[in-house]
Order: sequence, then C-alpha cells, then structure tokens
Amino acid sequence: MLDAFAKVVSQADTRGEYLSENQVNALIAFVKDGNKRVDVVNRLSSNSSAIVTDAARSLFSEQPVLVAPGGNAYTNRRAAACLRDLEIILRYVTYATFTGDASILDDRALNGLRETYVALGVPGASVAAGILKLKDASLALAADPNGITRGDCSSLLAEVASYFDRAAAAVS
Ligand code: PEB
Repeated sequence: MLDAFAKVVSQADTRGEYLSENQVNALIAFVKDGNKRVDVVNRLSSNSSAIVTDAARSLFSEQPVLVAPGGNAYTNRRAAACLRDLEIILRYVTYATFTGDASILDDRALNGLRETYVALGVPGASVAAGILKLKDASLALAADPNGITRGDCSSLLAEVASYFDRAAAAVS
C-alpha cells in the first residue's frame, strides 16, 4: 500500500533519481489542499450508509430482475451481501482519497474481484452500475457548497471520480 508521497519516492528510487521539482510541487499542492481532501473523506464516511442504500435502491429500481425471484440480489441474504459489497467499495474509495493513491483500493479490494464475481455468478456489469451510482451520490455530496468555505475542488473531485471509475472498470 502506497500513498502520494511513498509512490513518488518509490518511482524515483526505481530510476535511481532525486525527486524532481515537478514531483515536489505536486506534493506541495497535495499538502496545501489537504483540508479539502479530509473534508471530502469525512463527508463520504459520515454519510456512507445513506450513499450505499440510495445507490442500491436506485440500482434495484433500474434493474428489478436483480431482486426478483432468481435474481442475484433476491433473498435478504443476497441483498445484504450486495449492500455490503457497495459499502466495501465506498470504504476503499475513501482510503484512496485520503492517501491520494489508488494502490490500497487495487490491492485490497479490486484485485481478483472480477474473478470472484464470475465464480459466484454475480453480474459484474450490475455491480459496476451500482458503483457508478455510489460515485454520483458521493460527488454530489462532496461538491455540496453548504457549510464549507467555497473553493476550487475540481481536481480533487476528478480524482475521487477516478477511483470509482477504476472500481467499476475492474468488475465490468
Ligand atoms: C466481494 N461478494 C460476495 C462474496 C465476496 C464478495 C467475496 C462471497 C462471500 C460472501 O457472500 O460474503 N468481499 C466482497 C468485496 C471484497 C470482499 C467487494 C473486497 C475486499 O472481501 N448482487 C447483485 C448486485 C451486487 C451483488 C449486482 C451491487 O445482484 C453482490 C451488489 N456479492 C453480491 C451478492 C453476493 C455477493 C458475495 C448477491 C452473494 C452471492 C451468493 O452467495 O449467491
């Protein structure tokens, strides 16, 4: 598992080079924007159950076969597993956002996930659709200007979006 700093150091070391000015400047920007990053992580973490249940509800209403008899989220046990899976993805996205690096998401959640779903017979495309719903809800919440100092969060939000996209791509 890496973070934004460890990643740059590890890449420089692989090349046997000192840190470049560009790399250092990017990390200075990372630190300067740290409060925004932590605010986003806090918002997503403290609203996680609403984000997850809304995403699942919306997925099931768009794909009712999932919750119909024979569907992959039919029976409370499977529906609960589905909610839990979305919760896990959201949690790892908050970790990636906090550390500014996708490796924890890749290593601990996405690695082998597609194969797991294939083996279980869980439709990966539907999981991906659920993850994109998590993404929409999370970005709307993260960008909500109420109660925060206004500023430019575009690159941070694009980064958060990229973690959800990465998770969706990994399972579809
Ligand atoms: C991944 N999901 C399931 C299982 C595992 C995961 C390992 C099998 C074991 C179990 O049931 O608990 N676990 C999960 C994950 C990590 C992990 C992401 C990362 C660290 O350790 N069903 C649907 C939807 C979708 C869904 C499309 C969006 O119809 C999910 C939610 N996952 C789903 C379901 C099961 C499951 C298991 C229904 C149960 C499948 C079954 O037992 O038939």
